[in-house]
Amino acid sequence: MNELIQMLPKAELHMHIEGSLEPELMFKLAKRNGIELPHQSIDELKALYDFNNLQEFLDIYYQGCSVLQTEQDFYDLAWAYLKKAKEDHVVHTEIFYDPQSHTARGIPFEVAINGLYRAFDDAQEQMGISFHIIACFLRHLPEQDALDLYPEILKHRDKILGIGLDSSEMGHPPEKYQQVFAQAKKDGFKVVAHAGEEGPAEYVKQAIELLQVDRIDHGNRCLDDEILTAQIAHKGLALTVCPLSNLKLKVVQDLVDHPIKKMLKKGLMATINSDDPAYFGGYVNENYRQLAAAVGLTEDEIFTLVENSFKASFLPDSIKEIHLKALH
Ligand code: ES4
Ligand code: ZN
Repeated sequence: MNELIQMLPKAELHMHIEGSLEPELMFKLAKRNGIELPHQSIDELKALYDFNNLQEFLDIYYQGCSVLQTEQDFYDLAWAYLKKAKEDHVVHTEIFYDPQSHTARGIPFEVAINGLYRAFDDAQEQMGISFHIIACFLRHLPEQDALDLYPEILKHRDKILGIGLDSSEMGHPPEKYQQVFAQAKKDGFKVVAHAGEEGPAEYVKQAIELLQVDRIDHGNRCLDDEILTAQIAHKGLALTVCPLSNLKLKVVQDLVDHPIKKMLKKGLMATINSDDPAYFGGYVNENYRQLAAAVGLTEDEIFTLVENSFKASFLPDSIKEIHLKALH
């Protein structure tokens, strides 16, 4: 089974580039930029990677972002992820980044996007990995902050395909972001939102009805609502599921309890993704492997999940077809 997982060319659709910052690179960049980290060693930092919920993780994740200062830092961050993606036979990746977690620290908008874009563009040429970049709004901040940032995103629309919504879910329902999402949709951006990770099925419903999302990030909790689940399946709206993230953030108590089989049985277009691989214990293939071992995925189910990764991508249909044909 692990051989099949390794061998299949796949797409990854839910990966926060800041969440691919490995402790080793974090310390290297801290040193390069003269930044003092609150942890004395890599081991001391890794000891903190024991989360009880999303917020405990986010506090550590935003702290880690502080070492990202220059365009080269963002390039190096992306390049390190791309090497891992290549090893996992990822041939297309749609990555998230959080512009506000950098602009809020005084890093100009251009610095992050230019560094990231240059790395992905180089990798497309040198590694044959295609990509899209999705800029996420931090939902714990007021919508006005997103509206203020939006013109910067528009200015860089040649590099940014879509808009996402991430960070602390509880208490920050999708309805809070209707205005900026409506504008982004009107301007032709793809739109996605994290929903139903910790939040209720109602937030998934809002993401669909009020934000008109093209894909749902996580979406686990939609299963609490049978009618909603059937509607999502009927629409063919994809879920970007992140098994190791679900385990580490206690969305599931044990990987054997993961609802992936239920999702597939209900006809949901589920995909497998790594979310924040440096924090959650593995890149995309490790997510497939541990999930397969825990719930006993069949070869057919693995195949379906990999096919879904292309079907649910924002690639043009003609390119999707090429990837899907290559699987057979
Ligand atoms: C995130 Cl796992 C997760 N959920 C919500 N927001 C995030 N940002 C980075 N990882
Ligand atoms: Zn995520």
